Amino acid sequence: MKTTPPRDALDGMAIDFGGTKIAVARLRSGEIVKREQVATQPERSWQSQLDLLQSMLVSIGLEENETVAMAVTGRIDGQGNWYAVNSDILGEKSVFPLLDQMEWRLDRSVTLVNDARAATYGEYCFGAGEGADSFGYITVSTGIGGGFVLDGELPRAGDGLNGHIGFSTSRGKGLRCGSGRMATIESIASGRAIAAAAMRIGHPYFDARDIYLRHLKGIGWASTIIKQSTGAIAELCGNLRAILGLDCIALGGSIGLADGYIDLVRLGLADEPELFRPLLKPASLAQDSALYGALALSVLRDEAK
Ligand code: ADP
Ligand code: BMX
Repeated sequence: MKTTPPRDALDGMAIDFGGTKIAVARLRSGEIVKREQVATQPERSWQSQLDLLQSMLVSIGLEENETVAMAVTGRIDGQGNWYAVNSDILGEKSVFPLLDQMEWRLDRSVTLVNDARAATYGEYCFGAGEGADSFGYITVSTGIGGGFVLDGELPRAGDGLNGHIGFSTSRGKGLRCGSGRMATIESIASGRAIAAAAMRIGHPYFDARDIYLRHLKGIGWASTIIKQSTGAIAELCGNLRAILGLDCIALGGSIGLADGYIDLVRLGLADEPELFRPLLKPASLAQDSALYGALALSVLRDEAK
């Protein structure tokens, strides 16, 4: 996989199905020409989610035989089966043959990939990771996801768990997350964790976005929660540097890209010895990293087939 596809080879439909939002885009010669986004309704069954995806694709003009690539939150095994790692994120908790069902409905072969893995590859090919030797990506969003490219390769493990860095643990005060693991980074730093932390101290009506806005307004309790999140992400960056030797990490997701979040992570990293501080950059494809990455992987045709 050392050669990355040229950006203008990206033609087709890309889907990014996350825990909070679903984006569908049409790309022509490497540029997004149409894009639609809706809020995820996590409680819907997979069949109902697929009805929605199909109607979104049709509404932006899906053509016969057009390439379709889908990035999705959750683990994808080598046969294209979907599993929740954090079983609290979507209502569906059991294994689902997502690739098979997408291909049957759309009557074509489809590329299916974990969302953070797709975003990693998108940033590596066309964004903050262009030209990097050892590059990583972290999304701070509904959950915490990620991936890495080492010496031009996006490594793949048979059961699709690799890159699920949100389920590594932290020295911070974490709880048990929906993966069943204790004190995970996801249980401290993610959007769901930020909202849950606010709820525990008597603010049950806010999502992470509301809490972030309060942090920006200087409200103490909100800043404390946000700093727990940025501290855990800084720790994760140091760990990724130690384990994989990453030189450069891009931060994405709506929380990772929120005003000032990356600066607080950099502040946390300043407490690490210099050797353990990778260069930290915002994801330059912003909300579209996974859309570009999924289509780029479809050009290579080596994902879950
Ligand atoms: P997904 O998880 O579906 O990929 P996002 O990357 O948008 O979606 O992440 C969703 C999380 O980001 C939610 O917890 C939401 O409250 C939070 N969020 C959305 N917009 C902002 C913002 N401007 N600032 C901070 N947090 C945000
Ligand atoms: C969770 C996990 C990952 C995903 C990451 C980011 C599930 C359902 N999801 O760690 O597979 O990559 O969240 O997803 O187990 P997002 O929706 O927050 O972007």
